[in-house]
Amino acid sequence: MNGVVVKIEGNPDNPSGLGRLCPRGLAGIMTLYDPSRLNFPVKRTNPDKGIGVDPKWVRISWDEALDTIAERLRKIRENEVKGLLMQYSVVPLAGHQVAFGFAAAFGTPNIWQSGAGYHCGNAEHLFSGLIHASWYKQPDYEHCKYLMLFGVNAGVSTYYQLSTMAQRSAEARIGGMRLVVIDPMLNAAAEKADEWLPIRPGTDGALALGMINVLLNELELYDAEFLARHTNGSYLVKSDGRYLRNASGKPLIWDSTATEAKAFDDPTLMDPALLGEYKVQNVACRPAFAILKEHVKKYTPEATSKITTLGADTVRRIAREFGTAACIGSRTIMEGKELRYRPAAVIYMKGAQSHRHATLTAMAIELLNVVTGNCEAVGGTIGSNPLSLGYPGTGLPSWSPVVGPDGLLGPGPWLPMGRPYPPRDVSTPVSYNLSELFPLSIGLLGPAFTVTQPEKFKINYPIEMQISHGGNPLMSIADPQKVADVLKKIPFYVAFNIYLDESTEFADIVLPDSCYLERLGAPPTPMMFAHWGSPAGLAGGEWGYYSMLPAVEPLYERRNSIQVFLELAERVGMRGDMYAVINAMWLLKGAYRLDASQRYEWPDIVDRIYKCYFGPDHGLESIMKNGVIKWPKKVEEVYWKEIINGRVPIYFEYFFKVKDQVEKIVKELELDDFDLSDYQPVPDWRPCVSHEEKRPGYDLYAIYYRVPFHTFGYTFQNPWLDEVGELDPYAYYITVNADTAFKKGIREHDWIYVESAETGHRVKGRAKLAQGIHPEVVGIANLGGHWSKNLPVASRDGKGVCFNWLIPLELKKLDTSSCTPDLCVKVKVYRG
Ligand SMILES: Nc1nc2c(c(=O)[nH]1)N[C@H]1C(S)=C(S)[C@@H](COP(=O)(O)OP(=O)(O)OC[C@H]3O[C@@H](n4cnc5c(=O)[nH]c(N)nc54)[C@H](O)[C@@H]3O)O[C@H]1N2
Ligand SMILES: Nc1nc2c(c(=O)[nH]1)N[C@H]1C(S)=C(S)[C@@H](COP(=O)(O)OP(=O)(O)OC[C@H]3O[C@@H](n4cnc5c(=O)[nH]c(N)nc54)[C@H](O)[C@@H]3O)O[C@H]1N2
Ligand SMILES: [Mo]
Repeated sequence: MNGVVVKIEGNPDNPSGLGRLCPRGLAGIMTLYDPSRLNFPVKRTNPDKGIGVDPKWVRISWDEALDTIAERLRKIRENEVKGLLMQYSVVPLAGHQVAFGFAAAFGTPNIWQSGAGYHCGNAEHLFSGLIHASWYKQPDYEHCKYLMLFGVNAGVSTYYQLSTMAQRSAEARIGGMRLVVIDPMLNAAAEKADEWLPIRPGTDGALALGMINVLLNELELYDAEFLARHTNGSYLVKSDGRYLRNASGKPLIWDSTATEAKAFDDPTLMDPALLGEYKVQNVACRPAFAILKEHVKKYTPEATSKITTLGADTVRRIAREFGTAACIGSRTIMEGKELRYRPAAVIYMKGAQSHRHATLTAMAIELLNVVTGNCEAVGGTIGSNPLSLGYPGTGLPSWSPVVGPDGLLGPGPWLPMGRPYPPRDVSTPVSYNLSELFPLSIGLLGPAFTVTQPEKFKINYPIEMQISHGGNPLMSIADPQKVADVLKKIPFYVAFNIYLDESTEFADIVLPDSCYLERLGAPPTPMMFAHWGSPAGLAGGEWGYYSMLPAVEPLYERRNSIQVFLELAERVGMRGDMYAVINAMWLLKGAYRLDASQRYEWPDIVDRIYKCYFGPDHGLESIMKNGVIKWPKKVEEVYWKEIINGRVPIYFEYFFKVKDQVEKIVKELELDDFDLSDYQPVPDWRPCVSHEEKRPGYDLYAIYYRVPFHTFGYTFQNPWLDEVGELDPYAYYITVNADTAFKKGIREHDWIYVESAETGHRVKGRAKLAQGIHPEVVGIANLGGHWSKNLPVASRDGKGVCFNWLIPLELKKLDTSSCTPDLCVKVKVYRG
């Protein structure tokens, strides 16, 4: 109204969101007009840096800021381009692509995502990539009848595409979908579930293995047809664990009808064997599936019960329910196409996977999907849009899964970020993010470990400058004291932010970014569109391409960071490189490609992207008017296994090779705290550091969880969301099981300390007693406990707890194959 935002509403015409907004969307207005926002560029005048040390900010002009930054960037570019470290957050999503692009154009491999990636789902994303050719997956809600959630509040309060999925999951529940939630705490999803299974933290892998054992060995309930034709379950494996290959190097399969071994892609292959033992080329071998089946036998429900604290009878029952609900063998017809019908799905994320042996845990849970054949089946577990045939008029944007070496599936659209298959090359580290040591990892955390000790990793050049685009790494990664050492070591630190938060206190210059309501954002790249732009699943529904459009002009001297990056590219003299990266990221074609001999403003670039994908009539002007461009989603774009032939692994044979390569480098670097044990072809459960902590007093596990009305830490500053937090009985408290609390003499709302067995730090908060939490667990919401006085709402007393003081920043706390931190820790809890 008169250029002032008074209300935010969703666009009912957009298939993403369906017009619904979550609390954070509704409260965005309070971020736009927050009087504590940063409105002008500032520079520090106090050279001393540290937690709580006042930088003594003074206001400077944009010209001074950009001159200083550009000059430094020019020097780094002349000298050693890798001296630039780019850090970004997933919060200002529509800008981080350009931050990422700027780093690529500059030529530095050193990018860092703050706590993102590292905490989110590195192992989940790895297996989503390997099994579903996707970034993540969703249940096929419209057809699913049995959904298991392991440590994720999907469709209810968090995870991805909530505003769309909440409606779909609610309708599925009304339609009779059974919801089983595995979580130490009765959180949002468990609250809506038919059954809540309070598991001991870090033991989900054992539960999944127990279920697989029941399915494969007790019930013999598995999808043999799917395993034989769509997985490598039929590939013959020798006693050394490697595939048996023919003279041309192709893995072999035993054909039971022909009674001989044939190459996996031999068109005469009739009847691939999944079981049995064979002698081929005089070598004894077994199908990979037979090895898995045998391997999981040790995970009896009784044995796993001791690990998970869930009863053996429960494990047997849910395995049977899940396996039966999958309707193995059934087919259905949709739009004239006959498709696999498997209305049972398993989704897992942060809670389940973020532990010491994340790779093996994610592998075990994911195999529940594979053995029941529900991958990309009607009613099953569906990847986030791995296939797009494009807008009807242009066939763009389009992408597809690929078939990699040995006939195995590889993801298409997110290859640029780090393919899981075939894995990246391993070498002595060149980059601070250690991508060379984590060839399977998607999100990298290297800088938190390498900036203070590059010599340990044989990195032989220093970081000269960090640019951060949002993110509060000081708080969002692990032990803030250790992260402070990292930030302090960076000679020149420029932050784009909308607040002066705890991390920006270490910056030399802070630039006032526009927030999402003041910005023409980046249209989704094909990769982003696949994963976040359009809701996963929804065969017969619609694709909807949309981007972030400004509701108002930026207030004060705030500027759209995207435009600032383009301006910096000009000043540094790297326009051509920047445009080449934009052309590549958005897959621009023909006349719409940017030409380095011209200068384009950001709105021109957005206009070209739209016109390239949707034709000359659908440029920026049209999108400003209509908000979204829609077209039908084809059945084969969702259930694509019928048209793309890549097999998914159930036996991760190539991990042997990866292990050998990484081991060589680890030895060379003498990294004795780098665990290689997860590089194995079949899953196992192994304990977390916390399971082995036996010192008296440290008798509880601390975990964190999300509430639907906060995003990590940054929304704690939003007054409306803070009000919701105050009304919520748990969000700003430390939840303790009521019986456990009673034994410790802790009463409702007592001030208590939670002291970490691993960092020695302790956090303080008020106790909330509840029955809905495992007796061995204390639960802390999101990322509160801010201390920056520039966040006056968030930094008041009693605004939650900064959980990460409890988690050490150490390699031994990492799953070193997927680069996932172990987020459970043993703690001592006592009254304060
Ligand atoms: N204890 C605990 N730790 C966590 C999590 C948790 O829930 N609890 N979550 C983990 C996960 S999964 C993730 S992904 C990470 C996230 O970790 P971070 O990405 O570090 O997220 P936040 O700590 O919320 O910091 C967001 C930052 O972005 C800034 N910001 C917001 N909007 C804009 C904008 O438009 N432009 C710019 N330039 N900046 C903006 C905010 O001011 C803030 O500094 O944290 C991880 N760590
Ligand atoms: N509202 C909201 N939505 C978000 C975000 C947000 O900050 N706020 N962040 C986005 C991002 S970046 C991410 S990564 C996703 C994360 O999405 P989710 O993975 O759904 O994240 P959480 O809601 O933290 O769910 C983790 C659950 O795991 C449980 N848990 C903890 N430890 C264990 C364990 O060992 N085993 C099991 N089984 N459960 C455990 C916790 O109690 C919690 O309920 O959400 C995205 N969506
Ligand atoms: Mo995340």
